[in-house]
Amino acid sequence: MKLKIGITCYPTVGGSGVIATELGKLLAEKGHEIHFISTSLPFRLNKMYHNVYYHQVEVNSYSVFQYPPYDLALASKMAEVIQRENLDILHVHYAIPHAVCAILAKQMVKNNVKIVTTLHGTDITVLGEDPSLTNLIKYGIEQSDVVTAVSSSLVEQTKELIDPDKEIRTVYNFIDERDYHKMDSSYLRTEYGIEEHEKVIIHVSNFRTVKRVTDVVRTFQLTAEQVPAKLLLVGDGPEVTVVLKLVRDLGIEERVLFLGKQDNLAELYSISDLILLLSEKESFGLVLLEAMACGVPGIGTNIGGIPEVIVDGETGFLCEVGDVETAAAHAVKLLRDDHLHQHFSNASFRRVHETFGSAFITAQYEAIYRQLLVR
Ligand code: GMT
Repeated sequence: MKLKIGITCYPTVGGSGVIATELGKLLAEKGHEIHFISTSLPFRLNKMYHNVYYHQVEVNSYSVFQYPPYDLALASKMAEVIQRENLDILHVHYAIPHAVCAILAKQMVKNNVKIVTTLHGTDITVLGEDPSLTNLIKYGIEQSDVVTAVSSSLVEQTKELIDPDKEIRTVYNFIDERDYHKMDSSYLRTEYGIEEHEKVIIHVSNFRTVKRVTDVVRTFQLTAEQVPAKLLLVGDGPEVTVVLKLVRDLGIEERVLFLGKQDNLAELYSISDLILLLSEKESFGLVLLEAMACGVPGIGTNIGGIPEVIVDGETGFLCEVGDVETAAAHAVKLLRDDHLHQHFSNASFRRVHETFGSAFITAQYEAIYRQLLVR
């Protein structure tokens, strides 16, 4: 049976927006009718689909309001779309504000649409610690029909911080294998001035403090003392100036390339030998999965959902937060031994396809929707 599914996410760059959009595209390919309800066209929606619709939420600034009322504008657009399109499911990403807006919208139109909420981490780990919001997050979770989280670690963390009276199911993130696979982009090595004997280490993030990009730079510096290498820093955010200064202070400007925000990440992963994600908070670490799909093993911190993505000693290595010496020792070990590297690269690729394949994960979401509708 074809379903009518509304999807709300923050459409700008970010793992949750990527997952929401990719899921919408894959569900559309399976014949469902998809209605994105967001402030701008999700950035990954880069292709035409006859059964994908976009409903723009317009947030106006009125002189009577001190702040533009995003949540109310969204709830009111959701209510309009639920009613007009007769949605079966409204799948929202983030408990606050999106689940709370969906609940309000459903009440406004007295409709039986089912609300599915996916937790991505940022709202729980960051906002869950703000006691003034805890009850609102709890409400958003408890009033949703089904709640999923992107890792088992996030399920546990949500229980500890919010203690909702609701089951939360783990549904892992996924990648679209058609976009993320190893490709020949060796021309980029020449264009970036990477010499033949040099290894390439990559880090991709939004450069927020939780990502600890300075640890990435320090790990790289220690590694590059033993293995000739270049570091590709991809993304932009509040910490960029701090990272730039550290790179200058360490005198490694020649070996660190700041690439800013980039779209065709598979091409960059395809010239990389190793990905570093040394965050202090990370509910999943989607970039690890993207890199692994291109055969790039990762070194990550032993926190949040990262250990569910990297199998320590098989598809990469784990280290404690801030332990740049151990991270560098692992990096040197992997980059010096081609045989070991190939072994880890193959294992990474296999793990993505066996555990985080798009068909497998999309089917899990579809099963959740269908279970709700037969109840
Ligand atoms: O990493 C970020 O800061 C962006 C954030 C988001 O909300 O888009 O990412 C979160 O969701 C991603 C997709 O589920 C996860 O892969 C990231 O680990 C998670 N970020 C954090 O938990 C810090």
